[in-house]
Amino acid sequence: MKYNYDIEGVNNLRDRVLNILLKNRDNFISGQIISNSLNISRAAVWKHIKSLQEIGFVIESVSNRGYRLIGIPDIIDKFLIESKLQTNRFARNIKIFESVDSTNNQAKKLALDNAEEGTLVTAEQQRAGKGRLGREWVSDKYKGIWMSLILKPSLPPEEAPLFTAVAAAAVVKGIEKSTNLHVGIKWPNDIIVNRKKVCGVLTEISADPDRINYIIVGIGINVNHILDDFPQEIKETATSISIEKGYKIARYEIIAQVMNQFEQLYDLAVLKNDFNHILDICRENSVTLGSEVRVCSRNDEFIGIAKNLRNDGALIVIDAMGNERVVMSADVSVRGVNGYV
Ligand code: BTX
Repeated sequence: MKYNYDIEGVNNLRDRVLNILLKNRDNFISGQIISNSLNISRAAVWKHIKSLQEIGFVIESVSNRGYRLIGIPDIIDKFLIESKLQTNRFARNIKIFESVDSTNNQAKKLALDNAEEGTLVTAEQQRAGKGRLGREWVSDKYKGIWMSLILKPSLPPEEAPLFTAVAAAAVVKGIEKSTNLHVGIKWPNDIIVNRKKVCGVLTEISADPDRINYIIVGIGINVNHILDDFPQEIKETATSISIEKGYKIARYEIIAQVMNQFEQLYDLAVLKNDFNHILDICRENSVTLGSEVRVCSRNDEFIGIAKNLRNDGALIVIDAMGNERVVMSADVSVRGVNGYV
């Protein structure tokens, strides 16, 4: 058998051992081969295997055969994410926290401190996860993906709201790729499955009159919650990927796939100024278009039929008088008239 121990791009020794095990997953690989390929002693190999087992990797060890990786823990680990990344910039710099107030707040601090575009902040738990308009985002420990991406597009501020559409399209495609679950977009920032919210996107922008300084795209995905994990207030309206699929899902893989999709769509938007493909993904996967919606803004409220997304990302709604009304995402929430969606 030909063993695969390509170690390109992997630095830390523990991670290099893990990399070899991952690439030979479900097969035994001898301690000698690992020690030769990394130029370390067999005792050192054993030490790294033990440290991987301590953080939850299930590694079988059989004398005369070697080691075999049979289980990966559901931890948010930089190296596990990297093992599935196909990006050049996005999530290549990752900050992982056990517990933070809000990953958007942490990302903002890093952006002000000149963090490079594509820097990703994730946390196992948010103590003060934020939704839009001061609402709370429930972010239980180890259950979901709570992450924020720093973007610095050289574009005028008018274009900034479109990045919520880029994020929504990337989440739809990323979830589909990693889990085979088809999810829809409730304009502008909710990701829905079976009429329930599985993910929310919070885009925060810092801009001067003529240019964007940075955009923080916060993405919260409910992954391994069971129904009882949700507080009473959202039990009827929230769901998780594992509730929908019926089994647990590795969060690192979803993070990587969302980042892979995000970078592709972002480059299309920023380098080629092509938002059409992104808006088409949003239209095709929309649960809002064609439905009756209630539009509530600070000084207006009306019911109408959502007709289309305009090229700047705004929603076009036909009101009861048959007039076309343009709804901007910034100060409007759209609620279904019958039921949540
Ligand atoms: P939103 O204002 O559209 O949705 C917030 C509403 O959604 C809440 O008022 C509540 O009714 C409901 N809700 C709260 N938590 C959950 C949940 N876990 N699942 C389903 N429904 C819920 C949506 O705002 C934008 C959310 C962005 C969250 C990310 S997480 C990473 C980043 N950091 C941060 O603080 N926020 C973003």
